[in-house]
Amino acid sequence: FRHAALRKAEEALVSMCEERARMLQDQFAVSVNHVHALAILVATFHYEKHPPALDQNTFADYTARTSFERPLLSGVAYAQRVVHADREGFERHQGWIIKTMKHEPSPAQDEYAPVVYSQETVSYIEGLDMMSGEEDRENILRSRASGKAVLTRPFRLMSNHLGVVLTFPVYHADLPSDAKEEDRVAATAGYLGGAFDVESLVENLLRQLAGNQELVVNVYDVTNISNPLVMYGSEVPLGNPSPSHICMLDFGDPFRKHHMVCRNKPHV
Ligand code: WA2
Repeated sequence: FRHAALRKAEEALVSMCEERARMLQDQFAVSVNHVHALAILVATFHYEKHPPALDQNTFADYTARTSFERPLLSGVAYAQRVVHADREGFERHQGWIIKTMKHEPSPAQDEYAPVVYSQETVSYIEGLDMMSGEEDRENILRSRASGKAVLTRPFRLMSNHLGVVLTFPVYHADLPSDAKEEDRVAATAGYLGGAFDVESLVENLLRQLAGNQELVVNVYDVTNISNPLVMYGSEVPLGNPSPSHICMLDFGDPFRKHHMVCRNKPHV
């Protein structure tokens, strides 16, 4: 009897964990797909129309009205690539100067990625050079070299919540899918991305599910398996080896590996 009860508890843990992993992965995937569509929207209406048929008001309105398509993103924005030689002209045209993510006037750099369009929910990144933040900068460089969606490691976003940033490159020309890295970099127009506010939006998602009270859920970035990084949930105290179940997660960036660890909440 004891064995049967244990096995049943174990099966319940496995099925609840799999349900949560599937749900998180699905909501992640639909959000990524919609950001992909926004990158195409910018390419089509900002770069393929002369003069551009997109401005901040249109971008803010469209992204607000379609935010239901991106359930795990706190906001999206478009950062334009500006090389140093074009900085002065860019700033004069915009009527503001490029600032760092610490809100200081940007020192001279080879190139910049100031935010020119933003969803109102992340309006605080407007005018900031997204290359001035280590995680955002790595994402920008990796996305434009590969032409694919990329994710940062988990870090404290400017909202002060733990999350990850998603970045898609936008190119001036239609590049063949086998384009060389240097041709991709040369053709880069900017970066369309958004912040996955994992801390608050995943909390919301899990709260809606039955059995939430009995379960402790953690999500880790295990790209470097010997140094797992917490992406969601609190650190599990050591010396408390209650049974756990691990589900692999695929968030669409083959460079990153993630998994979910579920445990039963200890009874007190
Ligand atoms: N967006 C919102 N909050 C953030 C953040 C970010 N990056 N980085 C830190 N906190 C416009 O990759 C281009 C968005 C970056 C895209």
